[in-house]
Amino acid sequence: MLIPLSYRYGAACGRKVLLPALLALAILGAECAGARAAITNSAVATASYGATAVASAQSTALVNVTPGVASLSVVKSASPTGNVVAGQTVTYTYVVKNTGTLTVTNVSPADTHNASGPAPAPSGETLTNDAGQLNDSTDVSASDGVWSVLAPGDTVTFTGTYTVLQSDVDQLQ
Ligand SMILES: [Ca+2]
Ligand SMILES: [Ca+2]
Repeated sequence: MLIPLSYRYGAACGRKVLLPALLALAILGAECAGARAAITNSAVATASYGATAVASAQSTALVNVTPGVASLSVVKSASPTGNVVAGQTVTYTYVVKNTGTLTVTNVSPADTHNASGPAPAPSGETLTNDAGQLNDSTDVSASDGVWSVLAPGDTVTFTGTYTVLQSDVDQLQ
């Protein structure tokens, strides 16, 4: 299951939370490029005429920066996927990728299901693809269900488990 999520940042910076139907992924405190849309670079030229310093007027060049996009995708899978019985443990995997052009923070999948027990709590977060610049995605606390900083193109994978209950078998016929 692939759920593309996207926010485009304008001039205003702030906290945004995305809440899709099946999974909630939070982008909290995402960096915002919209407030600084251009690189301003100025130069002067200097020289000497004998003992006299000579300087040009300042000249400035502006380079516009493409507005950043903060977006994520998540792919969820289960193992096993069929013929489970009461007492059996299902392992879910959540592969979350930063598909935007901004670095996002506090990446966390939230899980819901229709079984009778509590939904899995994804944790065990591990960086599974470090694209582009290396070591630009970091995690402050291991296996707490939140990946701290995820750079563009990078992927973090979470896992969660659910033990099938007898009531699930009874109700989900
Ligand atoms: Ca990277
Ligand atoms: Ca963590």
